Amino acid sequence: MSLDLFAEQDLQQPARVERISDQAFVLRGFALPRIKELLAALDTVLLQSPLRQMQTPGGFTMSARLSSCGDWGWTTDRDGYRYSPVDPLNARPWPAMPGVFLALAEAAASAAGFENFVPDACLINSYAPGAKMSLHQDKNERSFIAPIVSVSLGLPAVFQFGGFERSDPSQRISLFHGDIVVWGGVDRLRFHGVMPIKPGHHSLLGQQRINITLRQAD
Ligand code: MD3
Ligand code: FE
Repeated sequence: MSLDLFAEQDLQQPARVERISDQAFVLRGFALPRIKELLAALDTVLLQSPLRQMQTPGGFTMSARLSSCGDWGWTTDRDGYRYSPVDPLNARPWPAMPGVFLALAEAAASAAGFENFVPDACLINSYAPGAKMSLHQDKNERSFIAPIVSVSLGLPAVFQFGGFERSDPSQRISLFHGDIVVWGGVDRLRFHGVMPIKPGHHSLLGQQRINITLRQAD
């Protein structure tokens, strides 16, 4: 009973906003009020386009498993990185972007000062313990005017927030279930990555971290 009340209270806390750079923000707990809807929608998406490991052009296998939804999905194979309107696994269009993804992305972007964000692509990354994402820039999108919104779910992660050259020093920032990161404008092309996920168990997602990133690809 007291545990339930405590959880209920948590959902009603306003999100805490942490500014990590000029136009980059962590909105702590921002996704929590709609987390049940979000996870249900995610399940529906992943039934249609399952998570899969992908190859990089250099011949490595990514440690995170990926999928997408929306008009455009991101894929990589030996031929290169690109956005595609079709899931290469089943030769069908990617699943539709759920309304709750759009609503959360618009609200989070707006809370960070980016009005009228309408993403047309959503990448879904699933990390088992030990999986990571090396430092990279997100630059496959046609334009860098729109921000990117990312939602962290399940096990915590330490992300690296770097500079504009791979060798620039990076800040390390912990991200927890329900946190949203928004970055755009002058910070849009910063290098970033995810340190290897530590083993653990999350009550809703088990031994995994899922990150969804909402973008305007086209
Ligand atoms: C923005 N995903 O899918 S998102 C990706 O947690 C990707 O799965 C990561 O990078 C993930 O392309 C990170 C959150 C994030 C972290 C660091 C950043 C966004 C950032 C640094 C600079 C700008
Ligand atoms: Fe990225």
